[in-house]
Amino acid sequence: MKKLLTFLLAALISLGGFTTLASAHEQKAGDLVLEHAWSRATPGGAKTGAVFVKIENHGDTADQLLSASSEIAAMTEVHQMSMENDMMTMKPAGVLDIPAHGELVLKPHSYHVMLMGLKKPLIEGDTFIVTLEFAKAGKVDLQVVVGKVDDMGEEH
Ligand SMILES: [Cu+2]
Repeated sequence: MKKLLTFLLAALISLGGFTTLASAHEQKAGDLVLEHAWSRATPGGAKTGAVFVKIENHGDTADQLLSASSEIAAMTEVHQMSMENDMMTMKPAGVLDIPAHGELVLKPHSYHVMLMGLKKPLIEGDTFIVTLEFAKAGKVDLQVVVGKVDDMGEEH
């Protein structure tokens, strides 16, 4: 029995290691799985950027996205984009719920992490860190991959 347990444990550890290697696209924090954090390259010295990510909650209790921060921009905020009087507007999203066994998706034309006052351009293929703070899972350093200028995320 003890042998079997040891074997299972070893298998689990190696499996976990493999998963991490196979998909740098996926990060875990407590019950949360953060999938494919990405941004777009900033053309011609644009000073703003946006970060998108899918956050899955595999736990039995809800969590909340409280805030975002980064070193790469003067100001980092979680935003909500919406249509108001036929105009695209965006505003601070406030606290966002991630239901138990549910998900919160940050995607173009919807929720996003807004980077304002970028200190350097975002270049395709580069990665940078955005820190997300959750009510339950705490702070998570999200590794963001910079995609193409016109990336809409469909191909991922
Ligand atoms: Cu925004």
